[in-house]
Order: sequence, then structure tokens, then C-alpha cells
Amino acid sequence: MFLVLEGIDGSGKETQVKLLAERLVKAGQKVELLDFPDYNSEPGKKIGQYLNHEIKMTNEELATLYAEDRKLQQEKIRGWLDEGRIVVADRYAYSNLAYQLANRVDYHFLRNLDKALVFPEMVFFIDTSVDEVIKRMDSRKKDKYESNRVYLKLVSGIYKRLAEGDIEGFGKAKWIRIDGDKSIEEVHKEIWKYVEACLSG
Ligand code: ATM
Repeated sequence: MFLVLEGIDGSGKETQVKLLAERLVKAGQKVELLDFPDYNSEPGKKIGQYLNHEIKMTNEELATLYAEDRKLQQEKIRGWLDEGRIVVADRYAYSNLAYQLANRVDYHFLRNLDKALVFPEMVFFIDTSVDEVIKRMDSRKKDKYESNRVYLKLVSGIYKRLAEGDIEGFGKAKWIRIDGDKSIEEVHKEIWKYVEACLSG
């Protein structure tokens, strides 16, 4: 089973991936975790330099690097799934749609970049409001998020449209929107409800 967690920066994905993995292991499953982008891959290193303002590139070049980074992991993902492991990814191709559509990259260009991947059964969209994300930040980070408020709202809006099927994503993944403004434990319970049902179904 392949599961993906998506959401804006600071939405709580990282915590939820960890809690979900722990729960799956407790339930006797073999779990593999992935985090995209992988900043150690060749394309990932360039992405890191871009995000640190060390190099410049167009949004199309950036989107292409994210997709190249994902391609490098495909064989590994296929192998794990063939062995019956559960793969949980923090971000996947859907992040490229949400963030790069917000950067005005062409939709068909983005779809084409990621069309030949292994796709998940379920995508959990941790829908945490921008206000809540900023509220949770310490003061140093608050400034950065505050200046990104408009952009994050745009990204969040695109995630909502993906979850509602208003924008076509990738593969046949079932989108599940989770209210990320709720407590860590409530969000985890909600995610687990769906994963457990899928395991026993
Ligand atoms: P992380 O903070 O999860 O490492 O992601 C870094 C950025 O990469 C994040 N944006 N900001 N700001 C989301 C963006 N991203 C894409 O634009 N496309 C992708 O395919 C992926 C995986 C991430």
C-alpha cells in the first residue's frame, strides 16, 4: 500500500507521517518512509541551492528537478510495494501541482513531467489553515510565513481543488481531506481510521 501526505508548509505532515508509521509498525506492518524532495539526490541538491537563494532558475526548471528527483526513487518504491511493505511519503507529485500551479507553471507541462510514476492508493490532504500555521510558528519563522501568506493561501486553494476533483491529479488516488486545525491526536485518529479500513478491507 502506498500512502501520501500532502499539505502546505507547517501543516503538520511530518508529525503525522511519524505517528502513522509508528501505528502501522504496531499493527505488524513493514513500513518505508519517503520525504520529497530528497535533498541528497543530484536534482535535490540543486533544489536545495535554489531554496537557499544560492542559484536562480525558472519555475519550469524547478518543477522539472522535483520530478527528476521523484523518478530516481521509482524502482525502490516498486520493490517495496512488491514485497508487501507500506510506503508512506511526505509530499509527492501533487506538491508540484499545488506549488507550481501557484507559481503559474502550465498545468499540462506539470502533468507531463510526472505522468509515468507509481501512484498512491490514498492521498491525505492535511488541510491546516494559513492562520493556524502562522499561529503555531515561533517568532522567527512567523515573519517568513507571514510574508508568504498570499502564496500559501493560493497553494492551499489548489490542494482543496485537487481534493475535490476539480483539478485532476495523478493516478487513481482517493483524496481524503483532513481538518489540520484540529489537535495532533485528532488528526492522527482520523488518518488512522481510513488506513485501518483499507488494511482490513
Ligand atoms: P519541504 O519543505 O517539504 O522539503 O518542501 C520544500 C518545497 O518544495 C515546498 N515549498 N515551499 N515553499 C514544496 C515544494 N515542492 C514542489 O514545489 N514540488 C514538488 O514536487 C515537491 C516534492 C515539493
